[in-house]
Amino acid sequence: GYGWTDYYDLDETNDYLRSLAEDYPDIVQLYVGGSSYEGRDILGVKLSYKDGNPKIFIESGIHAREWICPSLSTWILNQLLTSEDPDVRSIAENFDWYVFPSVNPDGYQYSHTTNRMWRKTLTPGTVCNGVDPNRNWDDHWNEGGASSNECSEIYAGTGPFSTVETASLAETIKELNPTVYFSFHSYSQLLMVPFGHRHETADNYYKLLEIGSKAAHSLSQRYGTQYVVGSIINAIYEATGGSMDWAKSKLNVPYTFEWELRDEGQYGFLLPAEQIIPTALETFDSIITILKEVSAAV
Ligand code: 0X9
Ligand code: ZN
Repeated sequence: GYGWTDYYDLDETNDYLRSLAEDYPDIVQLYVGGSSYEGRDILGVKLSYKDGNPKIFIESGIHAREWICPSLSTWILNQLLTSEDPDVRSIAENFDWYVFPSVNPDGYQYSHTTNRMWRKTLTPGTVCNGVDPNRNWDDHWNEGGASSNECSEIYAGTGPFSTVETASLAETIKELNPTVYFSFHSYSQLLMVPFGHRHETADNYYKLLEIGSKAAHSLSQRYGTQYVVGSIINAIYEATGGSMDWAKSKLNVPYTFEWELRDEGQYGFLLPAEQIIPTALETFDSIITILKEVSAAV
């Protein structure tokens, strides 16, 4: 069955979500967040213990080859449902969680069957296929750190939301109007806040940095894993048309964080499966810290 000592493909991941909805019918519901070029659902779950909680949206696996992300997302769901730790119980029960382990389902499946290093969607082009789904959102689209060349790994697409994955997922996020937006990527050990655009600064930039620094400190306490905290442009590079920038600038989501998970390049995208659980444990420590801060503020 499904677990966290190995990586699993799209069907196995979605079957795990279905099993949660069956095993916890009062708490977990399947939630279709959008659709893909090849007609797959972007499948996720809503996990909720009571009405009226602030919402957390988890966007994971937008880049196909970043396999640690779907595994982390399902690990988090399992913790929220089974942990008896009071800190975990508190965040599990006082937020509504909308968790989408693999928001680029065609690409993820392709990375399992055909090309382990696939990053983009499978949206057809004339010469090369695939749009970078983290360059296709309607915020400063294709203004830097993105490409108009369809063969590029950072191809922005033919226009904002030109590919159905981002367009449909954005509609879902808009309807939900979350208080917290988390995005999971790998690799580089960074905890980032908006923006990836040169001339923009988040309205609550210093608050986000302060929370992010506390979170990175918590993360480091378990195994000593070091994260750099900063805005996208400062911590990594210029990148426009990204999902978190859209969530912050267009939806005004107050609390927005994006992780570049383990490692620093030793294995890179090919992070060994033995590192799934340690990565998940330390990352969850940072999430708990962020959500304690959010709980105190909202
Ligand atoms: O290039 C990216 O999309 C991200 N790095 S990755 O190696 N995972 O591909 C970082 C992008 C920064 N994030 C946003 N612009 N939202
Ligand atoms: Zn990525």
